[in-house]
Amino acid sequence: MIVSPEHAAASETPAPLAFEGAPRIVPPPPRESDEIRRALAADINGPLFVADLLLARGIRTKEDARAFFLPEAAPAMDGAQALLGIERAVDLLGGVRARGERVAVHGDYDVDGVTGAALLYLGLRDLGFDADWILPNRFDGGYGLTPRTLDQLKERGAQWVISVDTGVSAVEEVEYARSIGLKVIITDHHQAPPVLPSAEVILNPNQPGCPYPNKGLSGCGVAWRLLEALSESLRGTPGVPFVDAAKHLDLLALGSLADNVPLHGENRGLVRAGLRRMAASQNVGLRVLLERTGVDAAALTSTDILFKVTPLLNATGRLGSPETSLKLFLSADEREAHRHVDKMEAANVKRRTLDQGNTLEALAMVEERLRDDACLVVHSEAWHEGVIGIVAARLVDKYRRPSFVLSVDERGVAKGSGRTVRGFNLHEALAAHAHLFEKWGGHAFACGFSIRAENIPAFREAMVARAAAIFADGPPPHEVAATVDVDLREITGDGLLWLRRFEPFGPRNEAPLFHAADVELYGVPRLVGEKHLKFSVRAPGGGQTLDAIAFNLGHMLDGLEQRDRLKRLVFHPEWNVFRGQKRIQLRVVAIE
Ligand SMILES: [Mn+2]
Repeated sequence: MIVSPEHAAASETPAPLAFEGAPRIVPPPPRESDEIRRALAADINGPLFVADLLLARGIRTKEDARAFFLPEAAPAMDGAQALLGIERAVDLLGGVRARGERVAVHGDYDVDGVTGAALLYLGLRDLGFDADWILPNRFDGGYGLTPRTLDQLKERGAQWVISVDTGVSAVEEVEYARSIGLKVIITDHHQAPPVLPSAEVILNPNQPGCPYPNKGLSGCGVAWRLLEALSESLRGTPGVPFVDAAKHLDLLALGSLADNVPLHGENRGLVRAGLRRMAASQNVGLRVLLERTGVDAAALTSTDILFKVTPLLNATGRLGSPETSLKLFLSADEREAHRHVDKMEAANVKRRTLDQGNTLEALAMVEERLRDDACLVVHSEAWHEGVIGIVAARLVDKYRRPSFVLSVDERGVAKGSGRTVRGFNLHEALAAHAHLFEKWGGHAFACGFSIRAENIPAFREAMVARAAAIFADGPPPHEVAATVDVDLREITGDGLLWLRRFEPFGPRNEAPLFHAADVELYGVPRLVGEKHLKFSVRAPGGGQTLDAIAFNLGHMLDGLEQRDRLKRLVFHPEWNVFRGQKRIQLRVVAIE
């Protein structure tokens, strides 16, 4: 290891480091001409890498850049673009309110269904409705509307039910609701089946004929649009207080991020506005939750939400009832909110233990007898249904092939969850064998299903054969594709501020992966926490030194110690606060 920068600068470009288990780096596509890059950078008065990031997103003019950096939070939807049925829904609910009929909000057990139910219930209550709410329990009746939840609502005096994030496939359940005298309004965003339930009205951007342009709206987003239209129509009615739906954008942002909706267009505007509002949220429970997770509420990112906040909200739902999360959002005082978060933290600890235990068992099964399968299908009666998705994701991480994890219950029915790699589309794979399942759903990269235990062998055989055919020429390559080249000298505090303006990151607005070529290593690399690597780098020929941390790349230490330059580095830059000191750190995902 050569520490002297002069010496390092003079050395040859090294041959790339390559290691088993380390991803191969796909360099970024070629840049636009310097003329175009410099013109756009000058237009926005920002660094060149920001111009490159904009150009990589197809944003080429000052006006488009402005629209991207300052998206409108929620442009009002006129008749031609409004949700199909929204006027009828508002009319019906106006009558419900005037007659004092009881209306119950029926959410679902995930964060999208919980935040949507919370904001709609709060809005209805504040508008003077006689409102109630209920959530299904996944171990006691299952998902969505069920005869059980409908009976309970009927007993509690409800005359109307509004579903949130669920219901568009509930043909029989809505029929049942009618038979016991409940009127149903469905709000949902899932793909609509050919035959729709006979509800009073259905709001869903994904039903045939709905002109709403944003087909990627979340379930809580549909509920929010209903609340917005309702409070607008009741505005000025004597005795009805005005409810500004915008104050619930924070809940909408939370549910939308948790549901992994595409973060471009309208969703980007809504989620950004909601994240901004969180710092000064009027929702006591949400404020307490953020405080307890230790995130910086004034500068929230989608990563904070997905890694620190939603796991807590999901924990109680995965282990049984999601009610704690909803009660948290309805909490009127901080002490009560803290008690709910206590419960969620305890559930999360339990969830993590289950997840680790189940993962170890699944890994052992694979090591024992499935190592040669092109697709992994593992099942057990001992695994917890609430964590099978997480375990499947871990199998994909470790073995880089499509993986299905199933939890079999005492009635001989298994719940399954699948995750996959590029090339193996889960929706297509399941659709081709739909006859094997009791129920199934999902998209290209994630799926869920239920299957009778006696069908598991046939399912495994079919999936392994399918994967073997798809990957006949070898497994999919383990690659990291960089977004743009960057000069490390542009990675400054100001540069990071610019980068924040691209948030929130997520599907269709991925966090950029920067690529720096011919980087100087500075100082001695070292291991931290057994398998992570810490080192420092700087641009060839000078500039500031930057700390770098490479999680799970500890096995590259020996190779790194023997060089003074790296051929390529792929990373996300971020602020790292350690012992009160704030420094820029590169979170490295690949080294060559
Ligand atoms: Mn949803």
